[in-house]
Amino acid sequence: MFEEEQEPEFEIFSALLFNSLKAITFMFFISFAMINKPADEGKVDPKAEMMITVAWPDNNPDDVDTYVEDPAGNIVWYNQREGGLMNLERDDRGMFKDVILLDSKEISNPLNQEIVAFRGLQDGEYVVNVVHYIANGSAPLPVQVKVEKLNPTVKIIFYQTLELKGTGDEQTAVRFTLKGQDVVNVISTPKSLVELTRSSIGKGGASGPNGQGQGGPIDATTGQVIQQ
Ligand SMILES: [Ca+2]
Ligand SMILES: [Ca+2]
Repeated sequence: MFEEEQEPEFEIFSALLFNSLKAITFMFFISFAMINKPADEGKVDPKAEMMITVAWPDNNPDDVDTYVEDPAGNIVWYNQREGGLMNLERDDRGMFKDVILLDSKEISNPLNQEIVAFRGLQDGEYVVNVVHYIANGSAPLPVQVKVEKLNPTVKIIFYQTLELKGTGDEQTAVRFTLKGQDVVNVISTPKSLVELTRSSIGKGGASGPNGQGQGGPIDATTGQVIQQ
């Protein structure tokens, strides 16, 4: 009799427990799938020492480019993604080719972000520039620039939002000097990196006489220079 009274309660409890477990397992798999789905083409070295992240608003069709110069004079940019110990993870071109595969269907990826990772540190000055490669609107574009030193702990060296003012606008976000583990002399005195890289190569294999920014209008859907 005693046992008969206890049993239904126990059953309800175990059913509840079982259902909660099922829900937790389900949520675990869902979150796991969400973490893995938006796979990107680029890879950031897990042993990166430093990371520079340039981001502009989601779904904005503008193409912003990141240029970083190291103390040895190497410059990474969309056409030279590796230089010295630096690596530009990918050239984000606004909405152009920004698709991710979800259940074998292409959906557009709203993210606008470029990352430069350093796999080692070199003493001397680094320069971080952002360039408005294609502007589609007339309003200034807010571009967030973040510089982090990752080891032994994450340290934000620079974090600011700049306003790019139209096609061809190049701005120096930050310049900083590494001295061993120390970061000194964080300034923003302008230095053009675009002119140092000009070798008449445009995007998508197209070449213009004056290179990027002056090579004529670019079709935002194809990324090619429009022939006139
Ligand atoms: Ca870009
Ligand atoms: Ca994008």
